[in-house]
Amino acid sequence: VNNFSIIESTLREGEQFGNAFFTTQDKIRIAKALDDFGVEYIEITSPAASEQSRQDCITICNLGLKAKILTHVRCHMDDARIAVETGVDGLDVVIGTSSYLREFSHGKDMDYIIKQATEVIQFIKSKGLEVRFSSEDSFRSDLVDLLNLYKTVDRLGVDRVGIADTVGCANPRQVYELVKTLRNVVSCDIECHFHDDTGCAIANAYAALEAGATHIDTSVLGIGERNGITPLGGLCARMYVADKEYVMEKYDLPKLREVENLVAEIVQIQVPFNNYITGYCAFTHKAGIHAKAILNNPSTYEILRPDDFGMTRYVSIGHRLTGWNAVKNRVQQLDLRLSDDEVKEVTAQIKQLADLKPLGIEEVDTLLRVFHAKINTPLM
Ligand code: HCA
Ligand code: CU
Repeated sequence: VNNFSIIESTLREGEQFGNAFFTTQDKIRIAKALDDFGVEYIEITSPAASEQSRQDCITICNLGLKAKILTHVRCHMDDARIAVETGVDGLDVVIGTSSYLREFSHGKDMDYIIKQATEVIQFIKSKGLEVRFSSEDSFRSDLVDLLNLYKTVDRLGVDRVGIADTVGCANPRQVYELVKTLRNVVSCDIECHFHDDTGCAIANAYAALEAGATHIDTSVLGIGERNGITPLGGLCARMYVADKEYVMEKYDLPKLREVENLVAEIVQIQVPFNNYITGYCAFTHKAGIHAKAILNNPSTYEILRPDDFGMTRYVSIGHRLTGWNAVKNRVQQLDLRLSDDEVKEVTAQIKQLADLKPLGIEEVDTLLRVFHAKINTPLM
């Protein structure tokens, strides 16, 4: 799995997040931050959504970013006509194919969908733009219908077909099987989009790539409709473990935290405590056994190297699970001189106090200094 591109959809799917309201300035800042980070594509809201959306789309296209700019439109000539005039590099076209959406949303049958898709795709291609065709709610669509549709649009020369788990119902094995099947049916690239309703969005993205998908949709912190989609940071963590060099070369990983803080501030949320890579305890080690090993060799309990993401490791020692090796490390950092037996003694004191309540690092440091001073004061 060492050849994939990110289609970053914070400015499209992310705008569908409950809390999101992006001003033009917000969109510019987010687009630039994503471009600095190094995503290959930035997907933005359809210019058909509103007049401001249309103007913002043009503004972002004019920023001269390295990333390709895509907009996301319904499979409809009215939308496509507006979109091709904005200066985007390509269009992500989508239509609902599941029986649910066909019946309760747009009410169209498969023949109609194919006819419509053909017209829209040919139109976009005639403008020399990149085109992706995707079926909303792919996992609840009829497989034969779906494959027929993809085969047709592949023949029409789309750059990519897309699979979307719109409702977040898919699991990694289903994803692997569907993408594998699709891989044998089309010759174009395959993009995948996963909602996270059941916590599978990153795993599904990974399974898709293993099965031959080439493009994954993400958003910063996963924001999107309902509880969102595959998060940019989480996907980077997963792919870093799969192929570190490739991921580090493509993306400026230490910029991740900046992008996340920016988006969190704009949509007024906190970065979750357990967030991939940047969560406040993502590199905190606590139990004595972990702390000892990590101080000897960080790889023992760290699959992600904090330095590679501009993060720092923290070994927590002010609690009842602490061990003397970790305390010894802190003693050395503070440049205090204690024998191992003395460190063991002061560790026992820390544990005793911490049985009542955890100590902050300042409290631990004071305790160590006082202990050290006492030992080094000659008796009268
Ligand atoms: C939505 C559309 C979409 C589109 C995904 C795609 C989805 O329901 O808002 O273009 O591949 O989840 O189906 O985000
Ligand atoms: Cu979506």
